[in-house]
Amino acid sequence: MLRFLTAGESHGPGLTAIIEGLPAGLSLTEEEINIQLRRRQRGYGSGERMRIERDRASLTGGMLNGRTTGAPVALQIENRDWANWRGRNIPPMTIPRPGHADLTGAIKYGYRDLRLALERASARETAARVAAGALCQRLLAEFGITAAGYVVQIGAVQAELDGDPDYVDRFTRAESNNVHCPDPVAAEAMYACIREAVADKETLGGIFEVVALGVPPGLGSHVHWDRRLDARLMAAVGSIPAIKGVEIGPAFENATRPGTKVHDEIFLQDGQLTRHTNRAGGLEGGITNGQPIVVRAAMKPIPTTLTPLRTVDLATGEASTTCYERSDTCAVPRAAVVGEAMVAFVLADALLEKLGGDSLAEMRPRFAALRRGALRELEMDNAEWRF
Ligand code: EPS
Repeated sequence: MLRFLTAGESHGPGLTAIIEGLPAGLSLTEEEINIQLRRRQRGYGSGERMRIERDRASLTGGMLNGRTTGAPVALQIENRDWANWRGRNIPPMTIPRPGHADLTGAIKYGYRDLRLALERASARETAARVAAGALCQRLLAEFGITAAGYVVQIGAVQAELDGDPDYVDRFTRAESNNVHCPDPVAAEAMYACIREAVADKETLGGIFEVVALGVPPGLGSHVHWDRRLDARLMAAVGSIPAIKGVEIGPAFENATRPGTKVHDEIFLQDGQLTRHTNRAGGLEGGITNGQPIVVRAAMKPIPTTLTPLRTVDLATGEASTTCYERSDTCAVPRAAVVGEAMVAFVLADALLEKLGGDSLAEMRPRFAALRRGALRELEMDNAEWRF
């Protein structure tokens, strides 16, 4: 229903995103997108590049009078660093960094210089995703749905979070610091850990969580593999550069427990089917169950390290070590904002799939008519049957 494309290189003129399938009638401004771009940029642990960029989106298609028309929405973000690269003689790059797309990109595409891989593999591209995600967030907001993220771990520093979470409070607390961590004590330790990594000429990974609130039950489907919403969320979040693991709810911890200590028991309260726990992370059978959707992602440490790693110079065939120009020390705070965008995209797509409609006006009554897990909506035949 909804799709988006991005184009652009890290040190080229800029990034482009085209989002197709948004309904007509959605109001949005460049400033709403820019707020999200600024949130991404301020992540602590970034390198010198982030001091150069001031990401801002220009809407260049699909909007008239401040509202979507149903046509593809196009937007552009300038790379300010382009001014420093334009017309410059760029030295050859023949020594691949372990963990980066340098070598795999060259093997696949036959590049004769490794920069051709890094230019597009660079996480610079995620600025365009955040802009596209901001449009999806605007659509979700029309239906009272939000997707927000926060960092729960950087290196070995883990946030201590309450068992019974007030997510809105978590989101607010995470916004108050530049590591996007809702636990203020852990946030301080995360700053220290990043500073230590800089001193040690190291890089760091970590874990972030994205939580979607207000999502109605019934999005996604159990009937086919590529309609399962948990699979779609995992693929979308797993597509963010450097993400190597994604789980729904505490999935890996659930795997260590017996079934009776995992599954969220069902209760009836004032005619409404309800749960007291959410270890399923809001999804059962690939379908949303009305609980908060919790997606957790593990990011590997940045592969550009000031401490050299052993590799091979592809020009000479000699054993070599990696070279360093500049890089981030830790991109987990930035990735949490990208995670929000990817989750918002998948949920907006699933919502459109459920509701259909070419305009917001068509979607609204359909949203209001959705089943919400009240017992009276679920009439049972209560009779035997046969295949
Ligand atoms: C990146 C390397 C750094 C990051 C970049 C991702 O850029 P540069 O090579 O210009 O120093 O700053 O991230 C961004 C530019 C961004 O906007 O997030 C990489 O190799 O992935």
